[in-house]
Amino acid sequence: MGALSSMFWALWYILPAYFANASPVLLGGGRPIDGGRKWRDGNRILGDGKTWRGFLGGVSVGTLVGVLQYYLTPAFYGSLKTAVLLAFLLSFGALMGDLVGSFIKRRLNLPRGYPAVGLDQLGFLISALAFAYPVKTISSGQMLFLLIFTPLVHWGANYFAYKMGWKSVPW
Ligand code: CTP
Ligand code: MG
Ligand code: K
Repeated sequence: MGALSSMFWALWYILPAYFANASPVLLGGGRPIDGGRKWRDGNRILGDGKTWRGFLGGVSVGTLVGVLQYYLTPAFYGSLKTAVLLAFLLSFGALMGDLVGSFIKRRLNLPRGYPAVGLDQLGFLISALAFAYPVKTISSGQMLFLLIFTPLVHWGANYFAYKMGWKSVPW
């Protein structure tokens, strides 16, 4: 595989995780996952930025992206079942990683929405790659590419969401 094609397939592979991570900005709101409860340090367990609607909406959107991807490139997945399972695991993994990130941020006394460089951009990615690993994986070179490229996508997407008025901060 050439370098460009290798990068393309890495992005194609991870696409459900990107959609799952981004869509809660529009779909989220309502009851927070931690139910408003606090940890023993007095801070919220996760905070108001992690809601059930955002989580379930993100997993649904990411999984649907996988269905579309299967019809566009069936050979990449082999079967619809593989594509859907992969997209579900990438999406679920991304949002679980995002929850772990918020849990860590609250333990570090960082308020909701406060940026944590590294954690915000890569936590969801590493978790998505780990959850999806048993079903289908990519090469270590492709993973390295995603580790470098994803922060750029993350910053770009957040800046766009801020400019559109969907987010109050550009990160
Ligand atoms: N969101 C949600 N449910 C989730 C994840 C995100 O409703 N499970 C929504 C929230 O409105 C959140 C926005 O998407 O504010 C952006 O997500 P993110 O940047 O991950 O949350 P933050 O508000 O920055 O909170 P934290 O500091 O906990 O990361
Ligand atoms: Mg944030
Ligand atoms: K986040």
